[in-house]
Amino acid sequence: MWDILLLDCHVASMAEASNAPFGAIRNAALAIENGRIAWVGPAKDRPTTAAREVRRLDGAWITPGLIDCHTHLVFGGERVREWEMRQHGASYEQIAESGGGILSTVRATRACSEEDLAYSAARRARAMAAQGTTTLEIKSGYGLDLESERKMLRAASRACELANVRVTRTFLGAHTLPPEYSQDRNGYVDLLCETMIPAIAREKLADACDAFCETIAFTAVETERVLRTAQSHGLAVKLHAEQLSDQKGALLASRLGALSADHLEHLGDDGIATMAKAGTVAVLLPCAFYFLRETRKPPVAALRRAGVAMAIATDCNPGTSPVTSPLIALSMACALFQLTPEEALTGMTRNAAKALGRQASIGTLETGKLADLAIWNVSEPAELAYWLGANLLHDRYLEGRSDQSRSA
Ligand code: DI6
Ligand code: FE
Repeated sequence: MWDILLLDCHVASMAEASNAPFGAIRNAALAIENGRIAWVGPAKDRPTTAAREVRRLDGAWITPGLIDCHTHLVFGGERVREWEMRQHGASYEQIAESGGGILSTVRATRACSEEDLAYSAARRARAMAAQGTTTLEIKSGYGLDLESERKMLRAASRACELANVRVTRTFLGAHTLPPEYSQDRNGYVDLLCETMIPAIAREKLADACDAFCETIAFTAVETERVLRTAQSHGLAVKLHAEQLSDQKGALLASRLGALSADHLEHLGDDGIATMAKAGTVAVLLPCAFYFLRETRKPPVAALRRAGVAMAIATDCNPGTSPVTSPLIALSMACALFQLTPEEALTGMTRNAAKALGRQASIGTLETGKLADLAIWNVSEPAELAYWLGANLLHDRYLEGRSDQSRSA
C-alpha cells in the first residue's frame, strides 16, 4: 500500500541513466511510501497497488527538491556598508585587508547568541525553501574559535529544523585568520589541526571540512595540512579554490579525493584534468561572480569537455552573495556562465547531491530515493532557469511530507 500517489503530472527525474533531456517523463505518476519514492514512471505503466491518498497536480512538473550545496547561511549582521564602499570603488580584497570583510562578520557572529543566529538563518532558509530547496549545506567559518564555531554549527541545524529543510554541515574554521592570531599563522593552523578539527569531528558537528585557499586566506601548504587532518578524523573534504587567483587549490583538493572544489574562476587545465580523474565536482557560484562584478569566468567549456560534474549553488553569505533564491542562481548559471538550463538544474539536483556525498539518497527522482520533491507551475522544466524573480513553486515534499499538507 502506497501512502501517496501523485498523478496528472510530468516528472523531470534528472536520472543519469535517462536519455531524455531532464530525464523527463511526461504524463507520469509518482508514488511515495515511508518517505521514499516507491514508484515513478509513465502513469499508464503504473502497477495496481492501492494508495491511501491520490493527489492530482493539474499538469505541474515535479523535479527533485533543490539542493543548495554551498552556503554560509549562518552569520551575524550584514555587510551593506561595505557593499556601498565597493560601489564607490573599493575592492573586496582591499576591504578584507583593512580588517573588514569576513572579519567584520566574525565580530558580529561572535557577538550573537546561538538562538539569534538560528532565527536569522531560519528566515533565509525559509526563503530558499519557498523556492524549492529541500537540502542546504551550511558552512561555519565566522566564529574562528572552537566555541563560536560550535555555536554556528548548532545554529545551522536549528535553522534548518525551523525551516523544514534537510541540512548538511561543513566546518570552515580555515576561512580566514582570526584577529587574535593575525601575527601567528602557524599558531592558528596548529589550533585548527590539534584542537578544533578533532573536537568538531568527535562531537559530530560537521560532515565535511572546507578551507579558503587564497592569497587573503590560507596557502596551499596550510590548506593541505588542514584537509589531511580533517580526513584523518573521518571528515569529507571540500575546498574554496581559485576564486580570486590560481593557487592550485583544485589540483590539491582533487588529489586528496575531495567531494568538490568550489568557485574556480581562475582554474587552470591541470586542475581540470585531476578533477575529472578524481570525480571531484566543480561547484560554480554565479551569484558571487555577479555580486563581486568579476569578469573572469570559470572554464565551463573545458570542464564540460573533460566530463567534470558541475554543481550550482547560491553561496549565500553577507559579503559576496546576499542571495536566498536558488532560482536566481539557476538563471545566472545560464546567463553568466553559459550553462544550458538542463546543466543548471542538474547542478542543483543530481550533481549537488554528489558534491555533498549524498547521491545515494537524494538528487534524482528514482525508486528508493528519499521523496524530496519540488512541484512547479511551469510547462517546461527549462522555465526554472528562464523566469527571473518569479516564484514558480507550487508545493514541496520533504521525505514524503508536503508543505501544503503540513500547513493545512
Ligand atoms: N568565498 C566567498 O565568496 C565567501 N567565502 C569565501 O571563502 C565570502 C565570505 C564573506 O565575504 O563573508
Ligand atoms: Fe563560499
